[in-house]
Amino acid sequence: MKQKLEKIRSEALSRVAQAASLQELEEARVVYLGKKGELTAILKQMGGLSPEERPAMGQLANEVRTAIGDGIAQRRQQLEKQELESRLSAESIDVTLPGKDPRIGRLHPLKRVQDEVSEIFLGMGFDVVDGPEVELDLYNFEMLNIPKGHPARDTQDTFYIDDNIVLRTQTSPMQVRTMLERKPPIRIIAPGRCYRSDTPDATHSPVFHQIEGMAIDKGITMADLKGTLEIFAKKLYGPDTRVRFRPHHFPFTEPSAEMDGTCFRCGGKGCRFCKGEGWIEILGCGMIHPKVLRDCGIDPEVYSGWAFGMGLDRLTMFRYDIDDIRLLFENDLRFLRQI
Ligand code: 2NM
Repeated sequence: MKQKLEKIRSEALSRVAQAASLQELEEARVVYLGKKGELTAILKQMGGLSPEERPAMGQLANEVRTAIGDGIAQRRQQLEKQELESRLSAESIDVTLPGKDPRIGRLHPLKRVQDEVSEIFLGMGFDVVDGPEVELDLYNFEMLNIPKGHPARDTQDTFYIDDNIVLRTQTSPMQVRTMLERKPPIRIIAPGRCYRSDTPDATHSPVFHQIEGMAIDKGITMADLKGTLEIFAKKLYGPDTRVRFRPHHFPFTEPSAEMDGTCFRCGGKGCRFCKGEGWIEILGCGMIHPKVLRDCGIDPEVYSGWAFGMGLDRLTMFRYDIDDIRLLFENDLRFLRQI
């Protein structure tokens, strides 16, 4: 038995020393120390020994088990270190390689201009409202003092869903909805997408964008309109911008005007951009027609208000020097990435 134990010890230790991987080492452990292993088999035979032999054999068997266990632990440490080192060298990263540029998105130029305009009005105490692009004819036309038979309602210009429903041709139905829902004082802007049945070319698109706004309270006058819109123009185009108001006509405002700003290219001297005028049209505006106020549940004897409407597409084209409106709607990334 003593010889057997010595043989197991030397065989086990040499096999452990030769184990080339953690898996081989584990296999060796099972063969020698496992429940069905060689050492266990010997220990089971101890019962057959004489009482004089047993202590010495027991001690030897323990020594052998400890020696094999220590050998395995030592070899495991070596193998783990080796495996770590070979993994580290296989997976090493060359930190001097140039990084990969992450492709991050950006806001569409229209959205950026819309946000810029919204911020200016938010700073003056206006709320932003949003609403449906598919609108009642009632809100898009009728309640804005654009009665049946008015040329703007022609099916040539307006997309009709059915007799009573249209794709909104302006965002003013949001003003109507707001007047119906809230009590003055009201200060809102309504940015959003609008539709008109236009044939696309460099300056026309059946889909376009607007920001409209209004302020209603007791004692609101044309002076409030002019002061607010002048401040807006200076914030948008720079502090040296001057504005002028020309008389105009809209069915939903009386009086009505168009506001021009001094050309942001030449400052008013006249250039190719403003066609020698020195002025560029910015928006339409006016005092909300008393009939519109009354139809929307606001007493025109008590309250008055002003409103404006502005195209965002043209403004965006000025801002980024874009010469064809269709570029804003084609979603060609080669174009959009340049902005
Ligand atoms: C414009 C020009 C002038 C306008 C009027 C209203 C309402 F609903 F309050 F009457 N909303 N928007 C308005 C006034 C729009 O667009 C060129």
